[in-house]
Amino acid sequence: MTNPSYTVIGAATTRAARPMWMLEELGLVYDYIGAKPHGDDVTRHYARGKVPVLLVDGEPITDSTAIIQFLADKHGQFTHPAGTLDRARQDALTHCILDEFDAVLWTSARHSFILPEEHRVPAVKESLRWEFARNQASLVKRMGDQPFVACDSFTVPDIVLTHCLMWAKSAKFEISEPALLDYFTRMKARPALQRALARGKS
Ligand SMILES: N[C@@H](CCC(=O)N[C@@H](CS)C(=O)NCC(=O)O)C(=O)O
Repeated sequence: MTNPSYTVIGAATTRAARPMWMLEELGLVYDYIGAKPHGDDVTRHYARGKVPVLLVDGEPITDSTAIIQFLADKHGQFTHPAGTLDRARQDALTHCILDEFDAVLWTSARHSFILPEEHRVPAVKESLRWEFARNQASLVKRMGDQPFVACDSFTVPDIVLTHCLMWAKSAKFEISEPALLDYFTRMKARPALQRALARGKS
């Protein structure tokens, strides 16, 4: 059976890096359109204008985590099978990272440059930095000695977490937990991530 055609829409400097990384891990061929949010290349597939969008044989799927979980399920790698306890635990980690890392960084971004100026509350950023440090401590405790976030192998939430750590670096949110810094160094060295980032610059 042949694979579907895949097109990632969204600049690799955004959450579009997540599906690009997953496609590279899976060794799949894909097209890449480095569009900015709300550009015509995006809104013709998703009126809300957010990126990334993945076209699967021309059909759009939105939201980076849904996209990478779809790819993992479809190609049977980097995920536990649906309906297993291991999958429920993996999904719990994915949602925890979305709540405690992605949402914190996204709130900071919204109050820095996304929301209309009159709706920004810059003071919230100090509170978010405190939350970010607290959430790292709790995640590190939950991970224990595991080399990956959800289990002893690389799965979907590793992409979400590592991407959030890259985002934290560029937003100047400190990665304060040594174990997380060590994890970050190992994840960044993955050749598939390096290929995705290089593709984004091409
Ligand atoms: N939950 C979505 C969030 C997508 C999102 O907000 N993307 C940002 C770029 S990283 C965007 O398009 N922002 C434009 C906007 O919020 O209008 C995902 O994970 O893909």
